[in-house]
Amino acid sequence: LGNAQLLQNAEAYIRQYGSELQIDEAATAARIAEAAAEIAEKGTYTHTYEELAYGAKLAWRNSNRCIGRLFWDSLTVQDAREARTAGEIAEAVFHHIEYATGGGKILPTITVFAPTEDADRPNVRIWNDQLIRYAGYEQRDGTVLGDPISLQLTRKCMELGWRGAGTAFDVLPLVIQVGTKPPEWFDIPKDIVLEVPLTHPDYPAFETELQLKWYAVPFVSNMRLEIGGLHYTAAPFNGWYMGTEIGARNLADPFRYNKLPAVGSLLGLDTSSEVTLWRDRALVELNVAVLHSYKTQGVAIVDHHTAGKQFMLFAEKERQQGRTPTGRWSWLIPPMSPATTAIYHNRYEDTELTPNYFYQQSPFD
Ligand code: HEM
Ligand code: NRG
Repeated sequence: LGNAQLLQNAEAYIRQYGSELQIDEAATAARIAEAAAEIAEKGTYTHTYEELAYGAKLAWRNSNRCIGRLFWDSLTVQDAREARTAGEIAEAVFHHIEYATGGGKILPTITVFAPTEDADRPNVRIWNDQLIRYAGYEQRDGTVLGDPISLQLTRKCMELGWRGAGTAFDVLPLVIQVGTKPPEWFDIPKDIVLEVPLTHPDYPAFETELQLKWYAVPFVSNMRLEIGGLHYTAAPFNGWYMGTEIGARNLADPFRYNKLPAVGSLLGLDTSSEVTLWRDRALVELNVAVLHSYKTQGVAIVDHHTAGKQFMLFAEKERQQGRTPTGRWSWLIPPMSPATTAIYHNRYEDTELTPNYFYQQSPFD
């Protein structure tokens, strides 16, 4: 895309920024002229910290698949645009992990690295899809040890020389690529990775027999943040978990940890026939265990009923501001008991606005 297109996108964003933050017309016009001059001279422009921070918040507000958007205006934005080497980038990422984890009092946070004008020629890429993820190893009998979602990245890490301990919960290293240089990997210091062993309030054997755990914080690190025509290809962000992400998907999906049969048998359910609804009963108890464990261990988490109410409040507040709340219904409804939430009984326009977080091509494969 040429300079004209970039300027058009820059101008549209600077106008939205100015109008939402009630900046006077003259200052906005001057800022557009300044961006235009920078684009004419260098083919790109530079966001002020305030433009960057508000853009990251708007991108969250515009994330149609996210149920957690009530808190969009409270995002903490760490500016790491000056980080150049893989080592400097890893340092900023470690700081993000520690700060945002908050010892369990999770703070929604994003760290933004250097942008590019051409999304296909990134300056910085983080290979991990989340900063903290468990490795997945294909075993001789064809089954997977650990998280099958990580099979590809785990293979790449091993090609780069990394070796895991060989448990079902090995935290993968951080893999960072700068420009066209080869990627570098960094072990994430153990003391900044908060994890939650799963216990069940009514079944002590749940903890001892199943020995399940999950990490405290989901840090999404593979999406491209687009603001005013600039592409931030490395901009890891986090909030806290909704319980069902772990209990109804990560640990339950047949192609992930596939734990419903083990939970069912622990509970002594009759798994010989579908009509006993043993899967549903196992699912509920697994999700009870997730919420109970995070709560009792002081790690922030939200249940899907509360999250559904918070989303309805977000949509209402958007309408009060004269905006139409956008959303993708199929993602907003939770993966268990969806019709018990009000979201299920409403419709949302799935319009993609910018700023936003977009999928981008995987840097490997
Ligand atoms: C998706 C909850 C914070 C951006 C989701 C999903 C849930 C969720 C349940 C669906 C995930 C899935 O089905 O895999 C929450 C909660 C938050 C939070 C409870 C607590 C504060 C954030 C923040 C951002 C964000 C801070 C960005 C700044 C997104 C995006 C998606 C998403 C871009 C779509 C991800 C994809 O397509 O894979 N969120 N979220 N969320 N959220 Fe949030
Ligand atoms: N389902 C994924 C995480 C996706 C994003 N979810 C959030 N985002 N809660 C999983 O690991 O289960 N967030 O920024 O809080």
